[in-house]
Amino acid sequence: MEQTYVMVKPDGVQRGLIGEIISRIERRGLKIVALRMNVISEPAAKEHYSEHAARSFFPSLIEFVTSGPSVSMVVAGKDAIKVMRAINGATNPVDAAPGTIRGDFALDVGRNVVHASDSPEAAAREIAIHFKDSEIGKYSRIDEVCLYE
Ligand code: D4T
Repeated sequence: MEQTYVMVKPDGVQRGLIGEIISRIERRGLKIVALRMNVISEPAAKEHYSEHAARSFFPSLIEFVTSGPSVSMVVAGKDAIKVMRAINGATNPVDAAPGTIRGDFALDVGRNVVHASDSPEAAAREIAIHFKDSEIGKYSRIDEVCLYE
């Protein structure tokens, strides 16, 4: 089972989309193994988005992502990284397909509602930024016998 880091960004929280997003994750069959709402600290935000440190949008990205509460999750399942990226849709919501979270709820790349790790390396790095090992639950979903061959 692969794990990925998922965030409902401050715009998603303020727009009342937490339940909608969690519902899409759960109904797909993915398993939420850690979950927290908090205001991400500036150091954690800068570490999370360190690959973008030199980009012009970095200051506004950090200001936005620390501007209010967000919901952080560790999501597990078969090919969870690829499946979560598909559920979220293209980074720029203008390019996101209808049926994806961004394709259904967003218009602007700087207000794209959700985040999910884009590789196994990013997932491991991001999970370690936002969660301790002891905060990640271990359980089986009762429907895993039906979800998986
Ligand atoms: P996140 O990381 O939020 O899931 O987005 P992606 O993984 O899909 O996309 P990304 O790393 O390229 O961008 C990180 C973050 O920066 C914002 N952003 C991005 C922005 O405000 N302006 C821009 O021009 C770009 C490219 C949106 C997502």
